[in-house]
Amino acid sequence: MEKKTLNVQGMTCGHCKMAVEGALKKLDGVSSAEVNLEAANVAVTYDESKVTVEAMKEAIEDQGYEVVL
Ligand SMILES: [Cu+2]
Repeated sequence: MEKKTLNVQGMTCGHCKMAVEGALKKLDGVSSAEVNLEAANVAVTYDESKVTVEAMKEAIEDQGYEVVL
């Protein structure tokens, strides 16, 4: 398992937190996703043989938020 923190712009409330966490957890290989609204990031634990950072970035952007790598 790999851990990574992605910086995400545009998250403002609990709904944003749920949207981003939900989108990430739907991806095969992501075992946990925890948004920190104050820090504007999401900590993800994932299996790097199943899911790429690029796929996670796209899942977040599909929800309308910007990922800053
Ligand atoms: Cu929101």
